[in-house]
Amino acid sequence: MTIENHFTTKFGISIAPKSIAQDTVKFIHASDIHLGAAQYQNEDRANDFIHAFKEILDLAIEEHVDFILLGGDVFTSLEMLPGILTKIVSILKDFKEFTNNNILIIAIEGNHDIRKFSRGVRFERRGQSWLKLLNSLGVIILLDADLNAPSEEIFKPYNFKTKQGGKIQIKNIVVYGTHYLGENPISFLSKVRKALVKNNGIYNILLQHFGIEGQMENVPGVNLEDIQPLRHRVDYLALGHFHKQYVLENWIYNPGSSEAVCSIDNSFKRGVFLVEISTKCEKFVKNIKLIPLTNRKYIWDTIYLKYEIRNKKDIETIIINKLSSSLKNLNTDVHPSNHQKPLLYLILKGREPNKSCKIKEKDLRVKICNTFPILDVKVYQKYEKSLKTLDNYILA
Ligand SMILES: [Mn+2]
Repeated sequence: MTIENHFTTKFGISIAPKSIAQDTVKFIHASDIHLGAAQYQNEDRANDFIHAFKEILDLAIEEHVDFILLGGDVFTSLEMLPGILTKIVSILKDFKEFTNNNILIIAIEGNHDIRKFSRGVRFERRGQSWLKLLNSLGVIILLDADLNAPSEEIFKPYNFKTKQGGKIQIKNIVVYGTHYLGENPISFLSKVRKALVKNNGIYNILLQHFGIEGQMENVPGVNLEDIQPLRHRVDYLALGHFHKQYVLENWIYNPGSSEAVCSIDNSFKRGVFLVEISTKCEKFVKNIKLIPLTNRKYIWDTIYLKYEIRNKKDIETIIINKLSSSLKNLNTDVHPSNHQKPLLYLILKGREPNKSCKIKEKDLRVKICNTFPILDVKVYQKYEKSLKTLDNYILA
């Protein structure tokens, strides 16, 4: 039995044509794909992240790009179910074969790529990641620098035999990249800056996994002033880390996460950048399109519990009844793999139910999923714990 190549099935040709434009370079900048997210709870939801990745690869073929940049957090953790990894490797092999290896996928490690999903044990960095495996299989280019080396040896050209290196040239573009440099990367970045070479006629991209302070509320980041020295040697700073999209000063780009990794991601502008760099009169002209990706549909619903419920059955009945009216228009005929089948984010507010009938989110989830045509539900219990009734005040 032969398994069809995903891309041949989709595009119906045996090998994608190569980009022939000489004075133009086209690439996709994506980040924070978080492959492997949701894999333990819901297989269809886990597939959403793989689907977003496939969509990026499809776009690369449709747009005849020269390469794809992945700004870290390609995987969500080091823990990976074999089935998920098998799918990812198979897609990447299909892509390499279909594009005749003409569209390189260039990645760096983000904090999640080197993070073990926390189970109370702090995982020491031992230099392991799934990206290293994909790099050794020859299906991606993993860039990393040796920051302890003298300046001129920090970024070695990527060697396809040893599969190591910190920079790679494609046409007149040089991409430099390092692994995640931690929460305070400034001292490392000054080493990085000294090691970057600015040559005439060469467009420099630096691939990094950090956020810029102020772009996300209450999330620490690097001060914009502190990275200004990089600007003299970097034409395009390709970032990942923050799941919210932003563009700063016409040289700093962060595309945001490909799928919503947590519910708040849904409120951010996100997607990928499709970038074209052309040379006109010895100057670089940059053209950037923001491309949103197809994400899973989602619904927010809030249920307000007016009084303290003392009977477990009552809670379930109230929740199911309320949802019956708000979800009544949902199509019952949608397959779970279809993105139109929504995720439900349910907030419970008001009076906290009595201790004797505490809501078990697992049980409630099963009940709701069995009753309504949704893919999954996440319950948030946000009660007004110290809410006092008028009676409390009078008695006090
Ligand atoms: Mn991330």
